[in-house]
Amino acid sequence: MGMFCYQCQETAGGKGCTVRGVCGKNEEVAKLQDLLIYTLKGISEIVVKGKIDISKIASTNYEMLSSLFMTITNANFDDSSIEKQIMKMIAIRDELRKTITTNNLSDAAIFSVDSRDSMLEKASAVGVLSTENEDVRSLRQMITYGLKGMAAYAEHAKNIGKESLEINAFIYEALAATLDDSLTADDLVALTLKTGEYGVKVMALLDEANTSRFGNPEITEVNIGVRKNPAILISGHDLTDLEQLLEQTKGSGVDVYTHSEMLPSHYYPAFKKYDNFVGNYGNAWWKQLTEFESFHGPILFTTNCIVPPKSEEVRSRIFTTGSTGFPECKHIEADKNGKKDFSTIIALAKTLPAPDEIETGSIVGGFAHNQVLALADKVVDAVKSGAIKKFFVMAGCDGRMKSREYYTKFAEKLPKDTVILTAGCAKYRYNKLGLGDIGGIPRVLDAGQCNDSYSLAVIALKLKEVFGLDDINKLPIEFNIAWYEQKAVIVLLALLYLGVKNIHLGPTLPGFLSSNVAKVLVEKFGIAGIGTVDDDIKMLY
Ligand code: SF4
Ligand code: SF3
Repeated sequence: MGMFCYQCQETAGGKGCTVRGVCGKNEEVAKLQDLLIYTLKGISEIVVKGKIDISKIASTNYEMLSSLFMTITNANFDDSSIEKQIMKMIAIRDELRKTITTNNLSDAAIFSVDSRDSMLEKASAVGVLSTENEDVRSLRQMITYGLKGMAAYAEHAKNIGKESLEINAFIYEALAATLDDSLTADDLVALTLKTGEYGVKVMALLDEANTSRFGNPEITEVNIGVRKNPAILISGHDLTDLEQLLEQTKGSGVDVYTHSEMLPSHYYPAFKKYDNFVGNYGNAWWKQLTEFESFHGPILFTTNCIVPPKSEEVRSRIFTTGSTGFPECKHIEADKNGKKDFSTIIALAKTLPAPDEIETGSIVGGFAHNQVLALADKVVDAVKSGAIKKFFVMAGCDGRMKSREYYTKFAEKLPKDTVILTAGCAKYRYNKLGLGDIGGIPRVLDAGQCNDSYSLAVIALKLKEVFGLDDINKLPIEFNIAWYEQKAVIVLLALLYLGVKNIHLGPTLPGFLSSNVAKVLVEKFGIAGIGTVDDDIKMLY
């Protein structure tokens, strides 16, 4: 059997990538990722059935997060690092199995492989399509994808020293449940919602980790032009990697620019003290093929989204760290204290030209919950006076599909008495349009990265309280969300758990939803796709 993957929005034909991923993932990598996930399920079964005290297996808890993270869309294309991780996780699994008494374990907890070929053969039998019932498969995968997003956020929090055993325990519980053939579709729907509940918890944990370490995001103007110094571009979501890079580059004559989802790091007080932290270069992830050419300096990926580079020259400037990887790109490992040595990247930067300027000016962001709540009186007055008629949550991801032009047009055409609340790389579709402000409140309020969608939920809940409403859906807020990868899945499940109804999800509904599961989402939560810009504005405004 060839590969099968339908975890992201760009999946081939909206149904599944079967020959090669639209993302560039080849069959071998896809299969190794399937086997890695299967191994994690086996570990989870051992932990759950063996009632293992997870406070005593800290490194396993962390490796579970890293492994899940490696399989997120556009995070890791490096077959050898995934193979290594499979072997590591199998060794962990076999040690754990020795510590429990039950023998009632499934194949995932006991299988063995001894070569790349045997891994690929095994993977063919345990991938997505190994669950025959379409609805059960759909629910199992939706849960698994939500867990991947959850793991990414939990790993970021852990890198800052915050963890929650409750969240780790849920990941084991839910992964083990995806192996359990006795669970009905209803059981799995309940587990899907519980995944959303833990999605809220993990985003709250990461918010707490980020703000306690780096301060509360504040209104910030971010330069999008360039200076004349050699420079490093940092992409992805991990703020501890950024902190270490800034510490190691300060005073070196090398500038640092953010790319894509790293843009919101400029909003944190802790990073404002670095003189060489210059601005943001470029746009959302999918434009990197051209933008990396003109950047000239080294690029450090801390997380997704990597687009396979087309030229040797660009490839020679790409470095990966954490859960990311790309064949032949240098990977920077952390030492046992989490310290990373970026000196090779800094040395390379010094030999390369400064970036070409591709745009000038600035963009404004920093509207996470603390900052917006500090402006709450102003916002509430604007709503009461009718100056703001509606808020549109347009958080989520960007992607390369042409149909995503919808979001730019939607933002442009929204009436002037509306405010867009955003987070994630979806913002690049409209954050440079100059949509103006309403009495000093910008019409695009950027809370931060995709995980900062949590901030938008906090803001909505606060407004609900201020306006004395009993239901979040009575607020003048509409949700028109763009998704791409699995972090968006956990954000969506979190919103559903919080009771948000009638979310519009686009540019297409997930290929992993079977028609029955899609029906449940429509009937229970009013989830809908998108239509034309004009029709949708008419309907939602
Ligand atoms: Fe296809 Fe998306 Fe899977 Fe890549 S991650 S193989 S594009 S479904
Ligand atoms: Fe973007 Fe990849 Fe999802 Fe974090 S960077 S939102 S797509």
